[in-house]
Order: sequence, then structure tokens, then C-alpha cells
Amino acid sequence: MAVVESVTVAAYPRVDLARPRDPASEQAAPRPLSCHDPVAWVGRSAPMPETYPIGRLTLPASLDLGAVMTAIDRIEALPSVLTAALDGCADLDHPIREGAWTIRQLTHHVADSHMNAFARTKLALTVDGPTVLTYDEVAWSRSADAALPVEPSLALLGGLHRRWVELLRSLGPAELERPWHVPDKPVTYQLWRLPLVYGWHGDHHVAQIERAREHFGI
Ligand code: NI
Repeated sequence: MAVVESVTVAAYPRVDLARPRDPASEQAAPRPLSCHDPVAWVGRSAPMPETYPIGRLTLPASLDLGAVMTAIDRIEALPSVLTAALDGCADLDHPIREGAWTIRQLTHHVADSHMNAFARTKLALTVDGPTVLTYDEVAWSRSADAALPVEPSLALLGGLHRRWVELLRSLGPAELERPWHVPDKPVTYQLWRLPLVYGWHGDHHVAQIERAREHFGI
């Protein structure tokens, strides 16, 4: 991968989480990019780590039990894989790309995201066709807890995934077909979608961290 010589860490805008919020200026300022946005580095002079280092998510058209089992294995491995990816990182506050989240924010985002996914799993199992709340991942990534060390989120993911994997492996085909919805979308999702999405999601962010560390030498 090309080495970036003309870009320094200090060149990146950083989110000052300690700064009092100013809704007026936030409205005027460009919205920070999340890790999922097809970012604006294309066409810039300095090469940046790729957005989708393991490729984009692809889902089967219908329940594929083999794929679900593989995805559950990925979810099981994630806490240790993510911990290894962060081991020895010299700058957790370095963005993974220009204008994107920092490694610290990204780690907390994985915990935020998977907590929501676990709740969706439980709701889909215990409520008939629930409509689940969505959340603003960028807003969550700017809250005070996103400035914490990464260890609390690693510990959280360890416990959360232990429970989630136990639950997911107990499910049969009928349970995996249970429906759920999100507000304002006339789409019915099946429960099996969740392990597939989040098995990919965890590995996606681990790869982004690995690429950023390699690319920026951190
Ligand atoms: Ni994400």
C-alpha cells in the first residue's frame, strides 16, 4: 500500500468531545463522515485506506443456514479479533481516513451498533413483527462516552457476544424467519439477516482499523 508522506496526523480535523455543543454551528458545519459513508477521499491527492477492505456486504435472497452459522462464528470471534487489531495502537485518536471516525470512535461504534443488533434480535424473537428504533450512529459517536478508553467497549462486546452467540445458535429455521421492521420503511426483514449483517460489520471495521494502522504507521 502506498505510503502517505504529505499528510500528517495533525492535518486531520478531530472531534473535540469536551467542547460544549453548539447546535447552530453544528447545523452550519459539514456533518462528520461515519465509517460507512462513501467518503470524499476519492480524487484527493493523498491516497487513503480503502473504505471497504473486505468488500461490501452481500446477503442471500433467502435463509441460508450455512451462511448464518459462518456469520455466528465470526460474531463469536470478534471480541478477540478486535482486541488484537487494537493491540499496541500508538494513536487511537487518529482517523481511519481523512474526515472519518477515529479508531477510538470506531471501536465504540462497534459496541453501539452491536448492542442495537442484540436488542433487535431479542425483540424479533419476543414480539410479533416489532418495529425497532433506529439510531443516529454519528450522533452516538460524538457523545461523552465515545472519548473513553476502548477497554470498556471491548469488555462490553465480550459479554454481549457471549450472550448473542448462545442465543443465535439456539435458533431453528422458523425462528430465523421471524419478521421485524424499521420505522418508515415498507420492508419486512427476517431475523436471519442480523447475524449476516453484523458478522460482516465487525470484520469490516476490524479490517478498517488494521488498514489504517498499516497505512499511517500507528
Ligand atoms: Ni459500522
